Amino acid sequence: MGLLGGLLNQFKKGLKRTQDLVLAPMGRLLGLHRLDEAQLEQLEDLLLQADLGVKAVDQLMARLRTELRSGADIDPKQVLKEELLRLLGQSPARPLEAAGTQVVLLVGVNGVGKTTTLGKLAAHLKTRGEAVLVVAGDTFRAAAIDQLERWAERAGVPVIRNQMGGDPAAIAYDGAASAKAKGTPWVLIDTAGRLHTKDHLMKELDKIRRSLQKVIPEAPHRVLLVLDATTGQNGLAQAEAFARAAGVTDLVLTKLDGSAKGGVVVPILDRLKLPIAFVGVGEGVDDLIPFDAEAFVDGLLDV
Ligand SMILES: Nc1nc2c(ncn2[C@@H]2O[C@H](COP(=O)(O)OP(=O)(O)OP(=O)(O)O)[C@@H](O)[C@H]2O)c(=O)[nH]1
Ligand SMILES: [Mg+2]
Repeated sequence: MGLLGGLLNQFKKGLKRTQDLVLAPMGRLLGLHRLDEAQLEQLEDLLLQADLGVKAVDQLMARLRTELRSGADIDPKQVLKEELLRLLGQSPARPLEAAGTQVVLLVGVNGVGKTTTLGKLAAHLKTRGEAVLVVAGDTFRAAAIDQLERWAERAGVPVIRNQMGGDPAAIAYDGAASAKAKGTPWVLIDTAGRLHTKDHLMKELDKIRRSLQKVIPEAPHRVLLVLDATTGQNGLAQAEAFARAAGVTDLVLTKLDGSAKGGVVVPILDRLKLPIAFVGVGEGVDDLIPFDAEAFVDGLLDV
């Protein structure tokens, strides 16, 4: 199986709930070469339920209607595929590539999957043969440090931690300094969940950033905003505000497997204008996949 074939299967796994609970009736519609108004409306409803967002769905339906008016037979699946790829092509993902010591900060609201994503990412980079240092920057909860240590152990990478209640900026500084001294290519920093409206907690992220920059002026090289796909479009305004406040460079969309709103990828990319670097499709170590627009669209339309 080629790389894209493997990715397609992983996206299919991630989109299974969206398929089963929402998009299943779409299969019949996509196989038709002519659609009447009732069928068009049914298709529109399904796409909206899958959380593709009004703007994208309007564009998709407009294109389908134009094609139908031409009088010739159409291939609805192909039309949707082309339009979706055009919509998703605006923010292409930038793969993680080692260059000196790269510092990656994971941020987001509570419980979205930051620590889990960090664990999967550490394992992924380690499997690539690249050394990783994990920093336990969530010092609020003892359980958070233990959880991170379990992931690091599984990945076979070292963790740097301080006492619970310690200063996350201090531990981030130590992590960056240690990685720089040893030439470790990756520093992954976990942070406590926070709301973008909590001023003192957003200032804490600024402080982490300033500490890192004392060691490596360009750090953090990536700030990954972790978003929970089960929230769907409801979380978009919050995500946008968070992204702006925290200098986010890339998005990670977790729990796609647990969401019936997998189409939310489309309005997320459109609204936030940031690339989705990774998608989480389960709780296992291999359940983090690099986002690929083509595999995503094929997975979505594979009904
Ligand atoms: N099904 C599924 N579950 C996930 C995924 N990513 C994370 N989870 C689960 O979501 C729950 C929360 O994950 P954490 O990684 O602890 O989330 P967090 O953002 O670090 O949480 P806080 O540190 O409390 O803010 C855990 O039960 C994870 O196993 C995913 O892609 N799919
Ligand atoms: Mg956590």
